[in-house]
Amino acid sequence: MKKLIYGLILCLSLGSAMAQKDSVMSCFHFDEKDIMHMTVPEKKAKWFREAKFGMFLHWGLYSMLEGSYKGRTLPDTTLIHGKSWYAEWIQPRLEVPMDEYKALAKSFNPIKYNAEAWVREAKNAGMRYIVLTSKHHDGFALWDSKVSDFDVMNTPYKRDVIDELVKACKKYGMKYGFYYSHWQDWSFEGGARPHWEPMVDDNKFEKYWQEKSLPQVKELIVKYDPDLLWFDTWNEKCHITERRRDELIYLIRRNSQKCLINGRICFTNPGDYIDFLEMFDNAYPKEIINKPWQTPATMQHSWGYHAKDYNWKSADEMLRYLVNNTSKGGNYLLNIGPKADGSLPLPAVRRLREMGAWLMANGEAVYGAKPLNIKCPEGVYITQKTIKGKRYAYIFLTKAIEHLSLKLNSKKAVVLDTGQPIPVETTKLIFERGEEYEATFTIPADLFRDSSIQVLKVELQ
Ligand code: JFZ
Repeated sequence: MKKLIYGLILCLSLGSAMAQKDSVMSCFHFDEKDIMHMTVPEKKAKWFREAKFGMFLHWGLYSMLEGSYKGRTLPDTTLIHGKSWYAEWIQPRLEVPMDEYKALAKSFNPIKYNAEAWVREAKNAGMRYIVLTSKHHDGFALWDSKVSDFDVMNTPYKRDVIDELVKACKKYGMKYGFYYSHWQDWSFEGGARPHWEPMVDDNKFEKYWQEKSLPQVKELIVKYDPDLLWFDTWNEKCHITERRRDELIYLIRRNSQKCLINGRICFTNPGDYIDFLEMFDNAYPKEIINKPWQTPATMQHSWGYHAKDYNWKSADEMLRYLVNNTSKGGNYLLNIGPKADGSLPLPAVRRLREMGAWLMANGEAVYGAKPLNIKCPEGVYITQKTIKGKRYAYIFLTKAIEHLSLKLNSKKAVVLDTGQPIPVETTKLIFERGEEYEATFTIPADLFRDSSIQVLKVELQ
């Protein structure tokens, strides 16, 4: 329920857009041409709508601690802020002294890091874009940053991790973007502190904003030309005012024609100039949303690598989230927490490959497919597509069902994976207000011998 209300707030604040334009103009003196470019034009943003499935990567110094520190493991309820699985939050939650945490950089040496291997894994999984944490709340930059010494060049590894990933993405035709913690920065004076601490003085925050946050974002855009930037805020008590939000957006628009911006740039007030909405973590809407959107999601509880987080979701469960989102017009950004040595955890890789195998056979029903606004029973999802002038519906069955009736007009249905014909009968219902069709599919029980999701490809009349 809470999630729903937040979703609503999000949509409402998008609506108040026009009112904000004036204040933005007076702040930055945009001219007409600038305003026209305040969101990425539809044509350049189309890839995101069609992509459906992306890889999120949380990787940084925290990966070295693997969710544990000095005999304690997250979540640890004996510490006042220890109650969280999020391994990337280990520094404040398990009370690691900042100096000690920063010193981890002296031994960060991911000798197994192979950017091309990561990209190939994403590609085989059926993912169409990658989002890597360029700097998380701890403030550590994974690229060669001229703005801050707290970066990968001051580690024994001394290699620009992001540059290598970008090159690999370009080689394999993978879209790429970066998570950048623009608000929280625990290692830089003036950067926002964990939300349970008092807010830092706004003048100090402004200094951080001008001296680190904005310059690093600019660096990321100018150096690596990302397809999207992923910002992160989540509560009201936040230094990201409308002015700062728009200042950051303007900086990005001035330097890139294509870079998409997510709604969490200012969660409670994203305004009119963002390109897509970001749901709550692991939140899957039940209604169609027209603005482009995605759900960031975990395979376990934690985002960063946590060696003792055994809460793995199954590939089937994750595919259900993917098809739910596809049927509601959104994307699924699924996270991996690579190990500190640069390798990907095996349980994650196995799940990626299982999902990739399913998508190899059923991707037609997912990529570029649009929502179809008809009522479906629990566990059934639907999308649509036009191929060579013919309209098709794709029905995702996530559990056994003998007879399925939907408000469709169809004479022909097959199992997408195998081509097996599925009996369908359409009846015409006549009402005062007009006529309606109802198609009833008879689904063989043995279709569910393997538990994965079955897709029916349905020709529409
Ligand atoms: C944030 C980060 O703090 C976290 O480490 C991770 O990067 C995740 C993707 O984003 O966590 C959040 C952000 C927002 C909410 C919850 C966790 N929220 O709005 O409920």
